[in-house]
Amino acid sequence: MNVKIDKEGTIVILTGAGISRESGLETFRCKDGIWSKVDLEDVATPEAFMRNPKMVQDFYNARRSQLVDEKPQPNPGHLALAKLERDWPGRVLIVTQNIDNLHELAGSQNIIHMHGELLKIRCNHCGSMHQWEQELHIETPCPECDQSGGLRPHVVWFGEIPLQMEEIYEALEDCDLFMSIGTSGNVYPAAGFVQAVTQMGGCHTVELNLDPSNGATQFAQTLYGPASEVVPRYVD
Ligand code: BJW
Repeated sequence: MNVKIDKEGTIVILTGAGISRESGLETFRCKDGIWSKVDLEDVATPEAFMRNPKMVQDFYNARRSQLVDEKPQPNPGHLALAKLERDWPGRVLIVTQNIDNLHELAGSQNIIHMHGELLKIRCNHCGSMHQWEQELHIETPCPECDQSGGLRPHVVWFGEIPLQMEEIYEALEDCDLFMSIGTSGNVYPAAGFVQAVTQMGGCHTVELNLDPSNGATQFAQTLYGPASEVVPRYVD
C-alpha cells in the first residue's frame, strides 16, 4: 500500500464507470460515452419508465445482454482491489456506482451497489426481487405476484434514493482511507463523499482516475492514468 495508514484501519473505495472501461464497458460522460448516444432523460428517470417503458427496457436489455453474452472480465484494477480486501487486516468496503458484476467476478466480497445491479429486476407491484434471466418486456409477468407491467431493472435512476445509504455513511464515518476510482464526480450523493469524509477529519483521501474529476481539488492525493495501471500501482 502506497500510503501509510493504521493496519487495522477502514478503507472505503468508491468506484465508477471508469474502472470497468478497460473491461470493455462504456462510461457515461466520456466523449463516446453512453450519454453521448442516448438522452438520460429518456432512459434513466422514473418518469421515462412511466412514459415509455419499452424504450427503457430495451436500453437495459441491451446492456444486460452485453454482460451475459460478451462476459466482460475484471481487469487488473478490479483484481487489485479484491487482493487488497484479502490481504488487508482491517475492513475494506467497495461502494460501487456500477451496475455490472466485475467486482464480484474479481473476488471482492464486501460490496455495496449503490446504484443497483444489472442482473436483478424487481416488481413495482409486490416489491419482490429476482435474478434477471431473460429479456424484459412490458407484458412479462412477475414470477411472484404474476402481474405484468411492474417489472423494472433493479437500478437507481435520477430522482431515486441510492441504496444502502445508511450503511455507506456509517462506513464513511469510520473511514481512515477513502479512495475514489474512475468516477467523474458529477452525480450526487457519491460526488459528495470526499467532502463528507474530509469534514469528519482523520481520513486520507485519494483520487485515481484517467483525468481530474469535478471534485479533484478536494482530494489530498491524486494519481492519473488508466485504472488497470494506477490502481495496482497504488494498492500493491
Ligand atoms: C477512467 C478510465 C479508465 C475513463 N481508467 N478512469 C443539483 C445539485 C446536486 C444534486 C442534484 C442536483 N440536481 C439533482 C441532483 C441529484 C442527482 C444528481 O446528482 N444530479 C447531477 C447530475 C447534478 N442525483 C440523484 O438523483 C441521485 N439520487 C439522489 O440524489 O437522491 C436523493 C438522496 C440521496 C441520498 C440520501 C437521500 C436522498 C440518484 C443518482 C442515480 C444515478 N444513476 C445512474 C444510472 C444508474 C443505472 C445505469 O447504470 O444505467 O448512475 S446515472 C450514471 O452516472 C450512473 C453512474 O453510476 C453515475 C456516475 O457516473 P460515473 O461512474 O462517474 O461515470 P462517468 O462516465 O461520469 O465518469 C467516468 C470517469 O471515468 C471519468 O472521470 C473518466 O475520466 C474516467 N475514466 N476511462 C480510469 N480506463
